[in-house]
Amino acid sequence: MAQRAVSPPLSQALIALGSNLGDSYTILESALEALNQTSGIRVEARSQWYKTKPIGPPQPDYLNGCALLQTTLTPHALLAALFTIETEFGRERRERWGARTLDLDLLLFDDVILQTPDLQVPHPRMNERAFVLVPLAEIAPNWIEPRSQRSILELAGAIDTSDVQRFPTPTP
Ligand code: A4P
Ligand code: MG
Repeated sequence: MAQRAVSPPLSQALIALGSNLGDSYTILESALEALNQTSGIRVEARSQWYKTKPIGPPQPDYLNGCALLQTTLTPHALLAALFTIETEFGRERRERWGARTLDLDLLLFDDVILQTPDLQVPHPRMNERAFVLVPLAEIAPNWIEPRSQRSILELAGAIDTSDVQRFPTPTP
């Protein structure tokens, strides 16, 4: 019988990017390029960058943004790919919620709800965080967050977003 090529299923995932150490703008732009070059991942859309006030211990302001990915990877394989890129950009894990050169979080993966020790999807704190919801609303306003069954636009409308300011693209 003739062999038929079976392609792995395509999923859509949303990720958050953040940085508050080093040249954050260049780090974040390079991280998006590195993601797009990773086998099994394509960057479909990305938000603008936002300057945001830190949540957690005292530390510098962040640059934050979000990206929509198309991927053939499983959620765990995608998380591993995000960790690899974080490490490439010099991320060291020290204190929780502390300053970092690059943080890549998996926010949403299709309509999956996953509770494992090393990976929770949707990201457990995304619904309260303006630094996540403001950029996310730019690229996926109508995506339904599966735990609350509310759209990203609704979730973003329910919180204070005054600590999140558009970051103008630096001119070379
Ligand atoms: N983990 C579980 N689920 C996920 C997921 N969906 N995506 C685990 C990514 N990681 C996930 O993460 C800790 C562990 O979470 C990982 O080992 C992974 O297996 P981490 O990146 O090592 O540490 P973290 O980022 O400091 O912890 P956490 O809990 O992810 O922090 P948050 O809640 O993401 O907060 N303020 C502003 N303005 N902007 C920011 O970007 N970020 C944080 C980090 C705090 N304050 C901030 C910002
Ligand atoms: Mg993280």
